[in-house]
Amino acid sequence: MFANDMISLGKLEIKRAVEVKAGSQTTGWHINKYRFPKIWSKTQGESVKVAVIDTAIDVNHPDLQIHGGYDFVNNTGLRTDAPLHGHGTHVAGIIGAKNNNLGIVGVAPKCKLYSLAVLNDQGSGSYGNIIRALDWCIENGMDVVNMSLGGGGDSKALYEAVRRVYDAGITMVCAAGNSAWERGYLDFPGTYNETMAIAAIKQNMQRAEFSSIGPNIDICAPGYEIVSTTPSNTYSAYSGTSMASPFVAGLVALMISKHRSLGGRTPISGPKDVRDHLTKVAHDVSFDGQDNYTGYGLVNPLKSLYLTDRHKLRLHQRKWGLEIYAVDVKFKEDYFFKGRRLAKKGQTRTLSISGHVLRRLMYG
Ligand SMILES: [Ca+2]
Ligand SMILES: [Ca+2]
Repeated sequence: MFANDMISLGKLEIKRAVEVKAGSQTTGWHINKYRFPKIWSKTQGESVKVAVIDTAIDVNHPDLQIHGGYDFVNNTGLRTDAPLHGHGTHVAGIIGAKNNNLGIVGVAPKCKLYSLAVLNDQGSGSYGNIIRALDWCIENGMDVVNMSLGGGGDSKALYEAVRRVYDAGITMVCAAGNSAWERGYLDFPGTYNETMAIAAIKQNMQRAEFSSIGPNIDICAPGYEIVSTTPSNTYSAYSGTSMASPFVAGLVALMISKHRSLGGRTPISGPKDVRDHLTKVAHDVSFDGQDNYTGYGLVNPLKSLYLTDRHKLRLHQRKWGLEIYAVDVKFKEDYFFKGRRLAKKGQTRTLSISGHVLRRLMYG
């Protein structure tokens, strides 16, 4: 248990150095499990600003591009020397390591990463540092905030800062914590309703044993044996809900990028919509419905990116109590069904789709 105003990193169950092949990029199981190349053909998180509130990121790691930040531990600008603690650098790589011929790749390889150091090289800090970092996120127009950290005590000042960020339309993603059964509640600020709390799963899609249990878990994501960037041009495998949270933060960056590419006309216009969408498309596991182990279920990256431009839809007719919408679809190639060509390349056809299916596409 931490002192009331202290934050710390959840203890990591496994941590080991990993050699990566020179001149080639490897993709971790958390990337291979989902259809990221298909998603990346649509968006790689372009221009979305993601703040990593953590230990300092190694800004000189060749697989990362850091666009700015601040060191709230030493009260200087962006920290530029290699930090002794690898946590923040690892988290940053999971979100947005570059898609190149080097090392590993992040979930949103073209998002803009910002390093907000609130934890020292031993991995501890204060709520005061987090609060200042959260206000920095508002002042500097961040879109997503990742907090793979937490404290055991509630704080009015911390809650008020979280509320300010939420009201500014910024999505906050937090680690649920690695306390397993030790406590019946989650760490702060992950337990607040204004943040998302992410539990960890392993390669077999089962909950990792260390993942904290509590009523405010939203969804679960890969957080076991995740290979990512660590300081001084190294790579390491870490396990923890600290690794599950940045997976979701990267996914949120992809969602926001897609939303913007559709002129801001999809249903996700703020943190509440982002969370509703992610929880609705999650694949329910363990106990029926939302539960204290896995929240609403397994993260579903592909479905999370099914975001439709509302303006391209029009109510076509009502039939047998169903709403039928018309959607104009432009075909990228000839489309055949049972040997018959239904559409030519470049042709626009109007398809009918029921409101039920549409809502599944838009909200899952
Ligand atoms: Ca890379
Ligand atoms: Ca469930």
